[in-house]
Amino acid sequence: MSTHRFPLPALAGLVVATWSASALATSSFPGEVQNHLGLSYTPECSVCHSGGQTGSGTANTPFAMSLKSRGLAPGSTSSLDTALDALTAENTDSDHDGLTDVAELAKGTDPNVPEGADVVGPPQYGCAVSPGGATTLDLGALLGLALVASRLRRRAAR
Ligand SMILES: [Ca+2]
Repeated sequence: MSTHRFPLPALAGLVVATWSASALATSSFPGEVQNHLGLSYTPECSVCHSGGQTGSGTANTPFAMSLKSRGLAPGSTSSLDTALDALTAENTDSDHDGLTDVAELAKGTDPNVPEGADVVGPPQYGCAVSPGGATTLDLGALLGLALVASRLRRRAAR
């Protein structure tokens, strides 16, 4: 019997902790938008994520693209604040309907749709986690853990 160079539980814990920190940071974006802009409600995930998907790589609405082009980075609330400040200063109007993104959010309308729909929705669960369903991040983390366990098992068998 051989010994492990890396204790599996410690390595698995590190992977999960790293993933969880990133997911938690991104799931705080709706609340951060609310706090930073002084909104009376928490915007829906659909303000940034299209197609009902909230996993990695799905933030592709016009408003999200405006934020990204001003430095928004996944998991970074400070980059979100900086990007929101830039949109405010530039009077950005992502859907070109004459009302700025920030004004639309203050009014409770979708900055992605001209004469936008209501963005005051049901209670939020965070944009990285869909209620009752696995996300791309969940599946990626599980696959990563399975690969690490497989390698360690193979190494231990030598
Ligand atoms: Ca607009």
